Amino acid sequence: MTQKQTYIESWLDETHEGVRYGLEGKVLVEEKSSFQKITIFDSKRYGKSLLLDNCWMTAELQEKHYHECLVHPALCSAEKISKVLIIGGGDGGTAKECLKYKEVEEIHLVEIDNRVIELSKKYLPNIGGQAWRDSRVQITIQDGISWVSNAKDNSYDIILIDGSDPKGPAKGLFNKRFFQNCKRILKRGGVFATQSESPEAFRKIHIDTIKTIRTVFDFADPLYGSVPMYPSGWWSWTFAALDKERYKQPILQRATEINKSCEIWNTRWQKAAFGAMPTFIEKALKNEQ
Ligand code: SPD
Repeated sequence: MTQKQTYIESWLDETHEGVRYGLEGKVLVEEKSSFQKITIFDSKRYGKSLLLDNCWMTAELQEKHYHECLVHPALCSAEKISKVLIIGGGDGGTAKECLKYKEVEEIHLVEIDNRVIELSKKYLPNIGGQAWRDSRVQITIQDGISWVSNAKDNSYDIILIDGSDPKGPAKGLFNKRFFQNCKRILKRGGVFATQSESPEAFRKIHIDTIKTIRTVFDFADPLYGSVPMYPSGWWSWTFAALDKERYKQPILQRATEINKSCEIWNTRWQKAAFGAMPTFIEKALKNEQ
């Protein structure tokens, strides 16, 4: 996987395997933190946006495409949702969606890079919104992998992995040991979810991620949607549970309430999105190609 940043006039591109994914606008901040390069870009089309190591992470007018899909299939279906763990998620968008649920009592947001949080609060305050003010959100600056390996058994109702692509600080968020620890700390009746890359631009990573999660959890399935600013625009999130495919069975009362504030997610959309596995992925998961 190779990524480099290219400036063409006022365009900023994420480049991946011979394709450019670019937006027009201007760079507001570019700095090196202890972990990665962080860029804040003001794009004409999607508003202010965040890049980590030259890869698009989120933007004011795109964040719902990603955060709603990661959060609501999990929180609408878990038996209880009082205790939530978010690994990564330093822009606050995932926590903001979780806070829509009154039953959520505690959110542990574990982000490795304090600068991602500081710059998101300053330049993208609406993405995190209430997350930066609500006392239910406890932020810890720590490596999520060590947090998960040190957490007690059965301690979370929901675990959401909102990291970047599997390189640099996020590499370990895609390995089996990490998923095993997530399973260990997830309560029965709970739901685990992670972003699982693009079936087109990151095909191998996408397939390997689902396969690995399926070796750990008894029930795991990808859901397909679109995040237009990401490579290929075609994206996936993978959900897992211990007792049944509960992530495919939203609790209607919760879903009806939550849907009022959503732009993308609803139960009809979710059913189609879980069903939208392309043939080549289906075959690859059965080792037929
Ligand atoms: N290639 C981009 C993958 C980014 C996934 N995480 C985005 C963070 C949004 N909260």
